[in-house]
Amino acid sequence: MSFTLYYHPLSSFCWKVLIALYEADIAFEPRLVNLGDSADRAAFQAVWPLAKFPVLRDNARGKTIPESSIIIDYLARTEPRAASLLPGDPELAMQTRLKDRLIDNYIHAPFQQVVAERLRPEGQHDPFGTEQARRQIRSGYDLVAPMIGGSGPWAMGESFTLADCAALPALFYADHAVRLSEWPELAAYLLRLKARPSVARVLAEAEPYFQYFPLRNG
Ligand SMILES: N[C@@H](CCC(=O)N[C@@H](CS)C(=O)NCC(=O)O)C(=O)O
Repeated sequence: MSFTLYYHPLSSFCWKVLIALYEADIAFEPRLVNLGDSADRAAFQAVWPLAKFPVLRDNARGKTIPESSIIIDYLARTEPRAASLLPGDPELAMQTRLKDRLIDNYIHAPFQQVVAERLRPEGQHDPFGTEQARRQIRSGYDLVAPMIGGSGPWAMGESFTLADCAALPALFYADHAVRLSEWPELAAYLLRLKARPSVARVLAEAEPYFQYFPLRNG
């Protein structure tokens, strides 16, 4: 198999890449990493010292590619079936990358802070930092909402791109930290994303692991 994906089915950033792989129908060997197992973590650290997934190994070209956005960028450049994930026009490609960055930095990352707070041990909680993270998510929603749905169903209009791969995990999970109900255009966009076959497949594969999601009950 040409590609190996180091991942976990519950990991939001892995969803970004799984959606891209399923969109383009690219075969890969899924390598589920259990970071709680010291041997598995050490083996993964030998591949990528930060031990953060997703990481894609391109076995044919002997390359190891970390970071979800970079992996999708790489696939769009090297795999013809993934080319549409990043527009060929440089200006549109920049707009796509910008939306990906805004979604990751101002919705997805602060959502991770809210989850991290839930996992902190007694006496180590940070309610102020967590409220700041929730405020950041609201600002992220305000920023991204007007960018969606103007010229088509997806973040860049008619074409499903990197920005949509980023949006699904960010909105799906952040909705558990700050409800999307005040942003109806984002809520409708999330519904469209969930109906996309690549996304539905990712969600179905993650289903058995949802019991381990710390914010599953709000
Ligand atoms: N910027 C990275 C973020 C990756 C990331 O934070 N991955 C999380 C899972 S969603 C992870 O590996 N967490 C394990 C840890 O931090 O120990 C990307 O886009 O791939």
